[in-house]
Amino acid sequence: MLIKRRKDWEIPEIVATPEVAYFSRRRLLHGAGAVMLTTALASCDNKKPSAAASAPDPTAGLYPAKRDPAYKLDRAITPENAVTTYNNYYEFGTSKDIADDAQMLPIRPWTVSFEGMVEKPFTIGIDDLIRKMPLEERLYRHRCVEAWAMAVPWTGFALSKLIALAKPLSGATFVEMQTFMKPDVADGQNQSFYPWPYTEGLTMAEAMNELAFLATGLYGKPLAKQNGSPLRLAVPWKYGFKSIKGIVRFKFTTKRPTTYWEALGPTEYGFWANVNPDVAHPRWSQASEELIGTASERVLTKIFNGYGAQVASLYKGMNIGDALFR
Ligand SMILES: Nc1nc2c(c(=O)[nH]1)N[C@H]1C(S)=C(S)[C@@H](COP(=O)(O)O)O[C@H]1N2
Ligand SMILES: [Mo]
Repeated sequence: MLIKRRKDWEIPEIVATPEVAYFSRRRLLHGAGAVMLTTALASCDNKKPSAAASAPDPTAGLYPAKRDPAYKLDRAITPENAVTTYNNYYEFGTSKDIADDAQMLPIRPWTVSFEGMVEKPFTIGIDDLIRKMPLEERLYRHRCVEAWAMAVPWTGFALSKLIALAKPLSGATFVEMQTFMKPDVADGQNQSFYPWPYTEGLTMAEAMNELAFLATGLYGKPLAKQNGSPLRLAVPWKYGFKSIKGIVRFKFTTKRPTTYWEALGPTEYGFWANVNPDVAHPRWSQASEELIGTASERVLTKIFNGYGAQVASLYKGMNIGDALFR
């Protein structure tokens, strides 16, 4: 197998070659997955969403929510159709074109569980949860590790508000989050050599930061399924893979979670994943980013994706020059 060495200016090629293709090819070289991949690639184009998957969203009347003017952009809002048609959601396949397949996911009933170091473990239905939370709209930049970016109006609530509801014990130092596991509707989950379910995590200090946001809506409407409905994280100072979609579980712990991308490519993706233009990915530069929904406009990437004023203090004394930021 030939992995071509890329120069910094060859970014568009990277955008066309998602890192997942690299890792799945590499894993195949180690044997085991070959047969499973061929069968899993048989697509589910002929399937239709079930009645449950096509039902209207019962919280639709809550949108649009009032915009919080504190969250400002340095660029135009990305056109909605780019944001809803150019996606990363490996549960539904490794291409960017998963929006149709994601419609297979039923998002009601949907329960979210709170586990581990909490006063009392519990589960709550998504509609009860959303109605308990103070919904607001925030404009955030989003920077994928693949060097593309967008700027979107999320609707949702601060993760700190959810943590207050969960009542974690004071000794908890991390919050682990997990995505649903439904291989019957999410065909990518039949590729069993990937570390499903998708798992992410934050330190409690990061999770309590005002910027850590749970999105339930986008562009003044309930979230589209391809963007992570009904519940999705938005941590704009970190590479996009930290912003886990389709969340069903929060677990409070003292053990740093092993995340999906860390498990898949430990030499390329770390737990911290803070945006840093000075630290190249082992296979491409992170100095600049392409704005999706434009005629390939590129802008320079900023440290912490421009959110240093809010978050830099979380990382005092850590070596932010370490590519994996361990
Ligand atoms: N469960 C889950 N969450 C996920 C992903 C995924 O594959 N599965 N991809 C991540 C990546 S790499 C990015 S860039 C963003 C993309 O979000 P968007 O498709 O809404 O732009 O979702 C993140 N959250
Ligand atoms: Mo990403």
